[in-house]
Amino acid sequence: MGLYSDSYFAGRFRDRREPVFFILLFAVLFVKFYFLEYSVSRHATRYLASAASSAGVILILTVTFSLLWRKIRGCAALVLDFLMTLLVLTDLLHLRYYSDMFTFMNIGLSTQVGEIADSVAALIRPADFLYFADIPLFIFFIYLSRNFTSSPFFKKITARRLIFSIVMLIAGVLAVWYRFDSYQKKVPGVLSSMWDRPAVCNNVGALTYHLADARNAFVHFFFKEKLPDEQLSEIRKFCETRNNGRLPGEYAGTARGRNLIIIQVESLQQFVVDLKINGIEVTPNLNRFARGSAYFSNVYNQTALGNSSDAEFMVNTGLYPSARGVAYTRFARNRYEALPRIMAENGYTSLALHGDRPGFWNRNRMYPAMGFDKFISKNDFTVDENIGMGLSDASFFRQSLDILDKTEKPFYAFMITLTSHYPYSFEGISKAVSLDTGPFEGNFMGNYLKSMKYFDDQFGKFIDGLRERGLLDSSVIAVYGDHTAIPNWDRASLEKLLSGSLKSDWEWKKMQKIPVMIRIPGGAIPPGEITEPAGLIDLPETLADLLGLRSGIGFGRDLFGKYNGEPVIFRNGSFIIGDVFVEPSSGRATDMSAGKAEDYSKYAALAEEVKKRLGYSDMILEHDLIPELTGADR
Ligand code: GP9
Ligand code: MN
Repeated sequence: MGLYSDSYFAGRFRDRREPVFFILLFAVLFVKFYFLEYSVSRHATRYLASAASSAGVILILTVTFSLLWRKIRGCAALVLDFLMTLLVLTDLLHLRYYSDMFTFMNIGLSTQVGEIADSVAALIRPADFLYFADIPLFIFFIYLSRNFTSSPFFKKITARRLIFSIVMLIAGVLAVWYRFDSYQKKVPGVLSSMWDRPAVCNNVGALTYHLADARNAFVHFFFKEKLPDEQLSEIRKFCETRNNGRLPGEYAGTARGRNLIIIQVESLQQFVVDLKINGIEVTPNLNRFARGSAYFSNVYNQTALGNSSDAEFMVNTGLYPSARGVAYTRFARNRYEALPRIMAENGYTSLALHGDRPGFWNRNRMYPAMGFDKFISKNDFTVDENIGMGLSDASFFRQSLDILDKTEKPFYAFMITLTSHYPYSFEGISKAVSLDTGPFEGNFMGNYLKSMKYFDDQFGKFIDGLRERGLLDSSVIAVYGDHTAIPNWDRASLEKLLSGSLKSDWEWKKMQKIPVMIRIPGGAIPPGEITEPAGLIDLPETLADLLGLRSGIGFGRDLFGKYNGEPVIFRNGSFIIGDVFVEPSSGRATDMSAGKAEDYSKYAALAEEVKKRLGYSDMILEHDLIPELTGADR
C-alpha cells in the first residue's frame, strides 16, 4: 500500500464519473434521435435547425433528471433512456410499414392493412438493436459505481447549481420554443393539424415532434367537456327533423347497382373549366366531360385546415371539417356513417386510391374508419414515375384502370389525384405538357394552368380507358376539385387572366369555387349546368340518393332535390344564401350579383342556425355520436 490508498484515487476519480455518465447517457440519446431523423429524411426534407430544438429537449431532460435525488437519478435516467429508445424503434417500424411517424393520437387503432404488432418481426432488422447497445453498458457502469461518492456539483443543490440549472433550462426551452414558433409562423396551424408527420419531424426534430404530438393527444383525450343530456337530445331532434324532411330527389335510384367512381382532383378551381388561353382550351377533356354530365358550377370551397382531407371527409361523411385541428388526424377512432359503409351494406366493394404515402393526412387510419375495404397507396402502386409529392397522375390513372377492371363489381372507387399540387411547378409537369400560357409563361399562374392541363391529359386517357373496359357506362362518375388553387397573394394574376376586378372581398369570395360534375350513364339526367349554390358536403347525400341507397348522411342536401334556399356553410360561420354572402363575425351581408351591401339583420336568425349546425357537427365529432344518433349503438 502506498502513501495514498487506492480508494483515495478511486474516490477522486469517481467523483467525476457520475456527471460524465449522466451527460454521456443523454448525449447518446440525442444521437439516437438524430439517426432517427436521418431515416425520416427519406420521406421529408430535413432542416438542420431541427437538431437545435432536439438538443433543447435533451438539455431540459438532462437538467431535470440531474436535479433528482442522487440515489435514484441514475436508474431514472436509464429507464428514460430505455423508454425513449423504444419510441425511436417504434418510429422506425412505423416508417418502414406506413412511411409515417408513430403518433399517440392513433394508439390502439387498427387498420385494414393489419396490426403493426403482427409485422414487427418482419420489419425489425438486427442493426436496430444497436439502439439499445448503450443500455447494458450504462447498467454495468451503475453496478460498478454503486459506492459512488458524488462530486460536490452533483451532490447538493447549491445556489450556484440552481442558477446554472435554471439558465440551462431556459436555454433548452428557448431552443424548442424558437423552432416551434418559427415553424408555426411559416406554416400556420401545422402542429395541431399534423398533416404530414415526417415533415413536421424533420422541421422541428423528432423529439420536438413527439412533444407536440403528445400535447395534441393530451388536449384531445383529457380536455373533453361532457356533453349535457339536453344537448344530445337537441342534436338528435335536429337530425330526426332533418331526415324526416328529406324527400327522395328527382333522380333517386336511377343509377341503382352502378359502380361509383369519385375523382377528387387536386387544386382544381372553378375558373379553369372552359378557360381558353390564346384561344386554346386548358382542359378540353374535362370540359367535354362536363357537357355530358350534371355540371354544378356554383360550388363553394368549404375546406378548413385539413385541405384535401377535409374535402374527402365532407364527401364521404357529410360532416363539416373540424373546428379545431383536422378531422382526419383527430377523429380517426370515431365511428362513421360514411359513403363506403353504406355502400358495403348494399353489396359494394370499396377502395380508396391515392399515389402518396399512406400516412399522409392519416389516411391509412381514416379510410378504414369510414368503412373502406381497401386503400391502395404509393406503397402498393408501382412507383414507375414520381412527380412532386408522389406517384404521377399519369401512372396513377394507368394503374388504377387495371385495378378497377379486376375489382369485384359493383364497386365504389374513391380516387385522389396528386400531381397538380401547390406550387404547381414540379419538373415532370412542364416536360409532359404543351400549353402556351402566354403572359403567364414561367410564373405561378402559368405553372398552375400547365398542371391543370397535365391533369386533363391524364383524365382524358382515363375516361377512354374506362370506355374501352366497359366501365364508363356501368359507373356513375363524380369529378370535383378538392379546394381552390390560387392564393390571395396572386389575385392580380387571376384578375389579368379573367380580365375582371377581384379587388373587393365579395369579388374574391365569388372566385372561391370548385367545379363538381356527375356523369350518370344512360342519359338519365339531362346534362347541363346547375347554378344553385352548393358545397362538397352535399355530395354523399346526392350520390347515395342517385344510387338508391339509404340516405341521411350528414348535413348536406340532395343536389338533385328541390333547392329550398339552404345556405352553403363555411367553417368560420360565414355562409352563402342565394347570391348573398353573409359574414356574422363582421355583421356584413353582401349581394354578390350586384356587389351591394345588404341589411345584415335580415340574416341574423339564419346566422344563429348556421352556428348551431356547425356546433352539432363539432359535437358529433368530439363525442363520437354517430352510432348513438343512427341507432347503430343500440
Ligand atoms: C397529399 C395531398 C395533399 O396526399 O392529398 O393535399 P393538400 O391537403 O396539401 O392539398
Ligand atoms: Mn389538396
